[in-house]
Amino acid sequence: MDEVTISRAITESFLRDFMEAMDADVAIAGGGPSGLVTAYYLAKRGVKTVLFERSLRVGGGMPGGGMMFNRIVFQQEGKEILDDFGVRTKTYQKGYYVADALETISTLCSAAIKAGARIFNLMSVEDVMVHEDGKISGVVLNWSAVSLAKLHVDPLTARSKVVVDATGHDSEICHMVVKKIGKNLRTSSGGVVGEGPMWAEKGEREIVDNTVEVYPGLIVAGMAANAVLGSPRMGAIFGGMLLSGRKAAGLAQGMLTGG
Ligand code: 48F
Repeated sequence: MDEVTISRAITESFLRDFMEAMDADVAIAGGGPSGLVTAYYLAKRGVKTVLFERSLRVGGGMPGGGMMFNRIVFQQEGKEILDDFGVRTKTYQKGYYVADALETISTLCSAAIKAGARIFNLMSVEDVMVHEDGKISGVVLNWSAVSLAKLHVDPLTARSKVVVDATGHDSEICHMVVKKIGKNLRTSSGGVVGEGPMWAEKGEREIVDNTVEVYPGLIVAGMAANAVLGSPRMGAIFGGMLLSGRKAAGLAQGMLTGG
């Protein structure tokens, strides 16, 4: 085995994919459960989809389960999506289904990639692109290690017709939009309203309604949807994340086809 051939194989294969990713239909920021589910449903429908995840690993808050007990809970509607993915669940009591957090997240990730989504870990979305029409037209990218090391390195960009903010509690993309463009989000205040305290029932109920095009070209999904629109957090119940990801994929597809 030749070391340089190994190195060239990695570099060439990665760069080919990265070059392709620079012009996508949909760019997703965040590879937690909502972002991965969005990526899966879009890619499965033939939409050119790319996802950027800041961390070394995908999964966001899912692998940690509840307080590091790596089990997660789903309600009936969430379980039905898990069934689609082939993730096994155990009934705890009527309406409460338990899944292994690692089986769930690895299955979602695998399914998204196999469906054709391109996923790049260790890359952060640090800004959005906006041109004369005022619409979000792509994302600004840098290696996560650059900001960790506080290095002054200029970013690269990826153009996309739709951007999805699936960055979780921090709702980073929406914050960037407010900081750069002002309080123009489609929320009660025009800004990021901020998530409410824990209320599982309400948080799960509202997350799908909160999954909207919150600014031209920008959809908010998952926990970010509740944080931006002002609904409660819900803890280690994850059905809403999957339902929100599925809705975000449908919205994005509608925006691409002008529907
Ligand atoms: O936090 P996260 O899992 O978001 P989610 O998909 O799911 C929320 C649940 O995990 C949990 C919950 C359930 O009750 O409330 O919190 O809405 O995943 C968000 C991912 O986005 C990445 C971050 O590393 C995490 O993996 N991320 C955050 N900011 C950026 C980013 C960024 N600027 N660029 C790229 N990735």
